[in-house]
Amino acid sequence: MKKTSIFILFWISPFFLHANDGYKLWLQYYPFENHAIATYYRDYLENTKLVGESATHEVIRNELNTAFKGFFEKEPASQLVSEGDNALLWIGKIEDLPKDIRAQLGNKNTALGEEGYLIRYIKGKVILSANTDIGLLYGTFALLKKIQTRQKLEELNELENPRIQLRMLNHWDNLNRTVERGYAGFSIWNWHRLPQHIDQQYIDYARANASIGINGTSITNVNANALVLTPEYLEKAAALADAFRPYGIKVYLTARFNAPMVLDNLPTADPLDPNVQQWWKDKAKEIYSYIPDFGGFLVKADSEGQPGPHNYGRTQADGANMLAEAVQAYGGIVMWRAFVYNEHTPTDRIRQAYDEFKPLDGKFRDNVIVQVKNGPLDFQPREPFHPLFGAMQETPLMMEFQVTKEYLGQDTHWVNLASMWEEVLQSDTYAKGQGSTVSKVLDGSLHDYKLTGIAGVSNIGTDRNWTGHHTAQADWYAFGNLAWNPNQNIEKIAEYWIRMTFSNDPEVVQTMKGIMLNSYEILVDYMTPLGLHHIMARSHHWGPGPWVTGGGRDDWTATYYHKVNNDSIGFDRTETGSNAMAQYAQEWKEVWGNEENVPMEFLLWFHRVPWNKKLSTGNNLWEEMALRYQKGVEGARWMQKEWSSLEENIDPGRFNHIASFLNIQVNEAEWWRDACLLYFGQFSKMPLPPGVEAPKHDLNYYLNFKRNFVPGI
Ligand code: GCW
Repeated sequence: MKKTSIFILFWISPFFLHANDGYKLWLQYYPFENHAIATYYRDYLENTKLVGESATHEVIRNELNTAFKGFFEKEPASQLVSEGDNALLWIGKIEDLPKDIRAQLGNKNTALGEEGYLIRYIKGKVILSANTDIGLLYGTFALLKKIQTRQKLEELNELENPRIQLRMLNHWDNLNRTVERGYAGFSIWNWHRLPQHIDQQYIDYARANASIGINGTSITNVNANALVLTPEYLEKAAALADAFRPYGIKVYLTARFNAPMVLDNLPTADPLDPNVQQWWKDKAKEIYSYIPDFGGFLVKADSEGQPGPHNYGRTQADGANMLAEAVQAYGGIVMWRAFVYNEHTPTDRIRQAYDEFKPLDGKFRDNVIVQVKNGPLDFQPREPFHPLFGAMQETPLMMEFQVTKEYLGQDTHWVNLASMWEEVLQSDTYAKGQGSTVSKVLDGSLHDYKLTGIAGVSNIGTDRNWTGHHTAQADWYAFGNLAWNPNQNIEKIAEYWIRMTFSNDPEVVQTMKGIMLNSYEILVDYMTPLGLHHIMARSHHWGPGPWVTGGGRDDWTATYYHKVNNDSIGFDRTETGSNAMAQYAQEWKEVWGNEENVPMEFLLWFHRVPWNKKLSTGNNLWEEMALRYQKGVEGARWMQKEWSSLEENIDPGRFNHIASFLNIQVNEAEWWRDACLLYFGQFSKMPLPPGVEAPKHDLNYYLNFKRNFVPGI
């Protein structure tokens, strides 16, 4: 068979352009675009030998069948498993492979870890192997991805291990099926029908997650309801755990810190009280009787009204360690969130987590990992990396990214979150000199952490396409990829996602990739340019609200953060201000500390700057701000135009859906620009510079613009 030329054949066949509702995510397995390519892969897929038996093998077999049906639009013969030993594709654990096949792998498998896999092309055969069933499943998805993205099998020679142990989704799903900060419908967990009914969506959820290496899911909101720890719900959670197990996904639960009081009327939840400690030990025992491989607890304590150790004058370590002790005997862990802050603490909100946790470094039990948001505030469109990442050498830290777009326009804006995540992951903490990137903190290589992890707050709901915006599937996909290896190239990730989800058509790939890679800067420009932050509307955080002030909590207003007046705008976080900057390495103080050379994207994050200050661009601050808002709007229009050029190349269902959301995005980009410039313009008192369009309405219109029942609260 001639194996190279077929890949350069011109794209000819738009036969995949039938209705597509997006449910299949990146596991579309749509038909090959021409006969030659189909034949090339069919040789392997029809001559596959899957060696061994287990529940996970069953999953692998099903996935191969599903893929086959999609690729070739027909049922595979004999379940894809070649009878003879002349198979071209071998899939089996190292220990299960026949001797001669194993021998061909030589000693090239020594670096293979627990969850890793290898795929090699050796003398006309493809051999996919691993040490564990789950490794095999990951390898199967990797191989299918190669086929979906039309890679040549002759070139296969890869050994992959995940760089991070815990690769988690965090669902902020409530037991009543609303989803906090969820914009894609209701929770996919249908508690009422569980445990009897295992919906196909749970299985497809597990498949999708396994395909990107996710191995844990915390299924309930961190603003936790203690009820989930009762038998009524444990039985249901156990049913989900059973469904996910063959896919290598463990279930975790959120623990409400005062559960002993809520559920069993204990007089206290003090972590140093022996009765409280015993309560949690008994609870752990009970949970493990339902879910033998229960992953452990995720905890939000002492934050935004959640109970915690502070209520008893105890530290975060006291709280975490008590829970950790309860699950330790069973191999469980505790993910303790660092998102701890308080409106009564007088210091700058963004300083508080560091101030609280840094002194506790080294004081946590071995099975605790502290979960830190990417930035010190709260999932803003752009924040510098969280200073704790440079500060905890003795305590494992894991990352919490927000895959759902709470502060990023919610589900109707197309923004490639991987761009933001890469910026954070590749930031240098300088904790151990140059090159001490956040990604090295997370993968444990910098401080030799024994536990490593990364979590993404899920954007999944009951919407048919899972994520509301079709393109938000890319964020889920990219999150899994970066969790597996935080140094992965995000351009490649985007490209693979496009190819698997939409098409291998070069025009589609190029155009969509272009939109995706530019989308983040565009969004930052029309929402929060120059380091502005927390200027969204109150509570639901949808749309602009730079005027938000007063109310119960100052640290939930916009004015707390931008402090605008007629003279200046911005938050001074240098020595002359809150000195939050002191929480970073000296190298950063030099970059960020000086108003003259701070990168423009963090100007107002760290500095208070007069409106008429001349910037390096030649514009004064007001002009620069206005021009950036305008640029953001133009960027959104550009995205819209680029997308419209693909009308012929994308199935109408998804094309129109995305086009319609892009209309919303453009309108909302204009809304952001107009509202923010009208509001801030009252203080700068300068006219809009040339090139910035006049606002559509007056400020009053925007101040009074209200919408009821915005989702996600
Ligand atoms: O971003 C804020 C959200 C809250 C969320 C909180 C947190 C789950 O507005 O809805 O609560 O962060 O991360 O705990």
